Amino acid sequence: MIPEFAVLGHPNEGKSSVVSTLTEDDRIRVSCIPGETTVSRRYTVKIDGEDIIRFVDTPGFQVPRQTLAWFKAFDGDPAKIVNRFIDTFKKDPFFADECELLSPVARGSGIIYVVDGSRPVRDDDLAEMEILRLTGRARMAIINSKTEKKDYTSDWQLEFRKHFNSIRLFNSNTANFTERIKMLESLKAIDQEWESVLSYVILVFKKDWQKRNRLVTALMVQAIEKSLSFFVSETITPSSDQEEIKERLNKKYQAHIKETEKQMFKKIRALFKHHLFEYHLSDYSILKHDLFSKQTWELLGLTKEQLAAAGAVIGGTMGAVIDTAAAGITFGVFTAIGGIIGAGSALFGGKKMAKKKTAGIRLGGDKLQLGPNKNLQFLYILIDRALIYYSHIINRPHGRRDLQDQPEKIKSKKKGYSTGFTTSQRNICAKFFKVVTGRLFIKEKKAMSNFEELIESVLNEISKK
Ligand SMILES: Nc1nc2c(ncn2[C@@H]2O[C@H](COP(=O)(O)OP(=O)(O)OP(=O)(O)O)[C@@H](O)[C@H]2O)c(=O)[nH]1
Ligand SMILES: [Mg+2]
Repeated sequence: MIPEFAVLGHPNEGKSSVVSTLTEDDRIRVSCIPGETTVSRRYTVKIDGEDIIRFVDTPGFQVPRQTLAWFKAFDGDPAKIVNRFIDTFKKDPFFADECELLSPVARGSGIIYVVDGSRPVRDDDLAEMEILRLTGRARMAIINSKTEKKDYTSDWQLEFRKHFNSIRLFNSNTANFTERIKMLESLKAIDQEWESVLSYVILVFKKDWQKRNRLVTALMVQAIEKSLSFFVSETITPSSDQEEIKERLNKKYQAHIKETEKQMFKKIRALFKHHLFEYHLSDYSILKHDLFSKQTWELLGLTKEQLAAAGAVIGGTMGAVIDTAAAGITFGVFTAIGGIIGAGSALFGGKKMAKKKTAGIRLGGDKLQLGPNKNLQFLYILIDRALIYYSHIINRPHGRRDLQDQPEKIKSKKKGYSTGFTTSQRNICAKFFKVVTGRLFIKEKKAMSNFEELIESVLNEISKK
């Protein structure tokens, strides 16, 4: 038998939200109108096809004082008190909710009692706590404060000490993976009987999380690799409309980068079981630019020489202009997407240009080419965007039902995760980048696996917070 816990409490205190967060199930109905939940429903956490733990969402107490009066007057076998209550009142509409909410307890479930710590303790609550004590079941109380404006936590704790085996602050709207695990750890303390089985549950949860992080690592590395190596090109003839081709290539390149990211995000979101919550990063600012334009090259942080070379390819007179403009640019200052410009001789009055490679600029044959991006900064942008998305997805409790998180501005370099990378981590990134963009042929496997390990370790780090 797997452990089962009924989540009980007053109407509208956040019971369904707590179940939703604990089971990572955002399809459970949560509403600001009291009385949303009318029947007890079991939600089983399954991992790799195996039932692991079950939480039961229940309706709130409606007539706790009358119920308590019956409990107090009961003089039969204390172990049967709940079953006897249900037997007695199952057809009585007055006690309908109480019978319903106590049904999992009658089956032998443990109890998690939920209160909103931002409101004071009332007589009804004391009656509810006393009923739960009289059930004789292992029970834990959790304080799920709906607002921070008022705090009655200490009053609740005082009362809870008299009635419960364990007390915990647990917020259904903020709790992340670490807090869910801590909550399970506390549940262990409510009864020795649960201890070993809950230790197993915790172990399975942790392993499952690690597995998810490994899958996310694979998804991220694949997507990053795909974006870094991507390029578009088009053959040109003397009669080609150069502007039109550039525009088309730009669009193609941008659409592909965006789509690759979108598909990766979709899979991460599904892995963490989010159906309602979606997080939108602000667009790549650089994708708003014409990747063939001088302004974009400046944003790329190309060197003076690179810009001059690119300018020379694109058009004779522009070279000088770009050269001057580049004087104030420091390489690496701008985080932006880069495009590699390949241009053919046909563009320039039939003057044949030799195929050659200038750092970051490739001069192609009779074609215009955009990408692969040869700017290392692009890798860091891809990493940061993926990690920011991941952190929002994993830190979003399933019980929370308000608006989406605000899009984060990641223009400032300081905000990205990669800015905190150590020198050796940066070296790993640089090696990976070289391998993926085809500039490093030795030790390829090691470069790839080192990068994977790095990403996985960062994911594990983010998960711990
Ligand atoms: N801000 C905030 N709101 C919460 C929190 N927990 C619950 N709520 C909100 O409180 C309202 C009631 O939450 P539910 O989870 O439906 O409460 P319930 O105890 O299941 O209610 P009934 O089913 O009606 O008994 C909803 O609007 C929730 O979004 C919380 O921790 N913080
Ligand atoms: Mg409910």
